[in-house]
Amino acid sequence: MRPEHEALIVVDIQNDFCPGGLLAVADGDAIIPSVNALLDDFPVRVLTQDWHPANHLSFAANHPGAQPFSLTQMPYGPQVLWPVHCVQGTDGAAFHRELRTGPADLVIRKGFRPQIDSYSAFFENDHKTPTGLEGYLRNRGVTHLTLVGLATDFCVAYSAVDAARLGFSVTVLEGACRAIDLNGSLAQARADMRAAGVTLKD
Ligand code: VGL
Ligand code: ZN
Repeated sequence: MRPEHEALIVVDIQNDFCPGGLLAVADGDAIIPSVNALLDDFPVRVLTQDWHPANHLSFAANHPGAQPFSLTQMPYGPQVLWPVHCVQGTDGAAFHRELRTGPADLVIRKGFRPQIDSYSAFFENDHKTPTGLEGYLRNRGVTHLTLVGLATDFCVAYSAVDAARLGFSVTVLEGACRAIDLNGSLAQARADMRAAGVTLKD
């Protein structure tokens, strides 16, 4: 068991990000056995859950004429328009049934405001609106974070960069992550994480 100040953050291991889901990440479910094993090593365990209303503005379907995976401008900056995914209460938004959710101390939901997306577990995509996770971790005396999950180049990377900027010591276990890799997004995300001081490990 790791010391009391270490938390494991398990990002978005939900049906829609796994094979057969609406925004499937290649081999997304392949990480589940390693993540399940890691849950036993950490005294603080947090799961994140992408949790969108059906009218969410990150969905291409809510922008007439727009194609999934195209880019648009939002008041807070550029935004990829995604296929509909992780709609609140649907089976696609549920955690993958093989993920051991029992050991989790906290489930943090994100992306529930219709007008703004939230890749990071710490801030929405305006980089200002907090989710509350920082306060939870600090209250529990956590200083070191290990991140795993889906997708490496979006929710994992955004969470890792924000956490490092907030002053946490951050490691991403890439072997327990899988990427979407849209137009070079994985290479960009790895560079951004390294620049923010995140440690990338296998
Ligand atoms: C994610 C795209 C849209 C993720 C969530 O979990 O990485 N990616 N919503
Ligand atoms: Zn989403």
